[in-house]
Amino acid sequence: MIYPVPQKNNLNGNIIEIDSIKLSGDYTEKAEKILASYDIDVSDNGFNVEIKFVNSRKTTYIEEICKLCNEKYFITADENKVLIEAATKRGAFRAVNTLAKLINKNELKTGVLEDYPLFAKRGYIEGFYGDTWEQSKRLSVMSLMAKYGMNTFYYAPKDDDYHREKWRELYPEKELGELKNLFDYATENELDFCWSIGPGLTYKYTSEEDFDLLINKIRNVYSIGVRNFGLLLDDIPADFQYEEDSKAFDSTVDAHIYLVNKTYNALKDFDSSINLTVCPTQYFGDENGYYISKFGSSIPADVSLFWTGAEICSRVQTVREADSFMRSTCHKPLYWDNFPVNDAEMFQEMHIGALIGRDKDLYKHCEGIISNVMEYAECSKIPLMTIADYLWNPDAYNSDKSLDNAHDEMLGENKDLFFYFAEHLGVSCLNRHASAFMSETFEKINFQRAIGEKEKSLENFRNYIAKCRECLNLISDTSVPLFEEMQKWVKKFSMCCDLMDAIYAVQENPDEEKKAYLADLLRKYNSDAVVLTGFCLRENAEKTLK
Ligand code: LTM
Repeated sequence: MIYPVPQKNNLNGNIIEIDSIKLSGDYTEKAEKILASYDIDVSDNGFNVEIKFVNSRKTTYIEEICKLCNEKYFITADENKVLIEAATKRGAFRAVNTLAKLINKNELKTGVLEDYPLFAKRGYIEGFYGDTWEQSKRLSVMSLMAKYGMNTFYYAPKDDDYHREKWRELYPEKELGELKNLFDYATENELDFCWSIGPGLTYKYTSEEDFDLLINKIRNVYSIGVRNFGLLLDDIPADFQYEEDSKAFDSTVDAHIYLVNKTYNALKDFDSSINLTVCPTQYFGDENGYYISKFGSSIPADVSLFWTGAEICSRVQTVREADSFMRSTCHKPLYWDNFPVNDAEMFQEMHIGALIGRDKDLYKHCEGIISNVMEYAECSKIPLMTIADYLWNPDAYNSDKSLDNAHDEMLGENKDLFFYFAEHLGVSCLNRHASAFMSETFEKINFQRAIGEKEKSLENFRNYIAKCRECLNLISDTSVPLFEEMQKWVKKFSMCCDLMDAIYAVQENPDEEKKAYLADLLRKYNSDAVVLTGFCLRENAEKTLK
């Protein structure tokens, strides 16, 4: 199986074995680069692959959403040749990535594959509080997400000073250069790049000078090629900070509407191809609330409107809520989905599970989903791959299989051990349950002890601890970038293993010395509350002591 799962894969004839490829037709230069990134060679005596730009109903129209789409493509394969048909470069980009995956998985067969995405906007936002990603990590995540069919990236790191605190100041030359590199790389990888600004901490709505500075800042970023902009008014004071503003506007929502409309008009006057996304100050909760209802219905219909759902970090996103949002605001929501982000009070959690809890046909009722990532770029790749998979083809989405594929992509042969470890860190807004592996083990060994099967119980406990220690061994290797980012959680898991050893020792032979050691360890761990968060160890250690 390849991911994201194609819509209609009827490549079900004979397997086509390919050593190298001979490209002809359109898009060959770019196709060669894409194939090289999958270690697939292009040579004159390779298998014939023709790429054709064909602009027709077949290559552009999607029945499910009754809309045109520039990402649709066909791959038709017979014994002698593969034909790729797409209407646009973006469609061809997707097709060549799919072809490369099929070849590498040995799944290229004769037949026809027809493919297109169901969500219109599929992307991620660097919109968290915490250390901003290094440039190399940004490029690495972009390239992977492009391979997984995402088409949008929002630049909005809360801790990029020029995005928020120092919004009035232009980027210095070096930082602007880096932003341009990022924009160019996104463009090369068929991701729409949206640069965002969050002026709300100090913006004076009645000040022409502030408005000019805002437009000037946007125009400065426009000069490097960016055409999509975000105006973010989240996490700012709920009340006016300047007397002039409170005199001029009845409430903050009026000031925000005024700012958005003025910005929209100025940008459209300047270049009508510019797109604007806004994040309101009320970005979650009751979609019929006064602020969001008035805000949405008073700004232009073609401004994209961010919404995080019923909660800041929403467990579910439903069609019912999306429709209600549309009725209230005259906008389909563009979800700013706060998964996998783990900033603020979630800082002790590590969100490396699969996306769950989003309705299958949400794509008909929203503009798209943009996932807010973690400060940990490598770790973010795992949930992001599942998100990309869901967004491309929600009907075929299977969270377990998708997660397994993500582990495969990141860990290869170590994926099973990593899965075992990762399951212990499963707590997030999507799932409040502690590790099933751990709780089931304790349930089983406690039961066996209760019915007098002490040896069996100890054996099961020993096996469990041994497996956990094996995981620890694997992820302690800091030369692997993914593991390096996880060291805080490795430490936590290691403490849990120590505590389990102490519990085991008491269960095996409850002498006073061992009990005293366990009690001591438990006291130490309890003083560091977070260590045991998400695990059921505390209760079991206490039970053992009794
Ligand atoms: O969610 C939004 C719109 N804003 C902020 C994010 O920047 C932050 O990362 C998340 C998660 O803490 N919460 C927010 O309120």
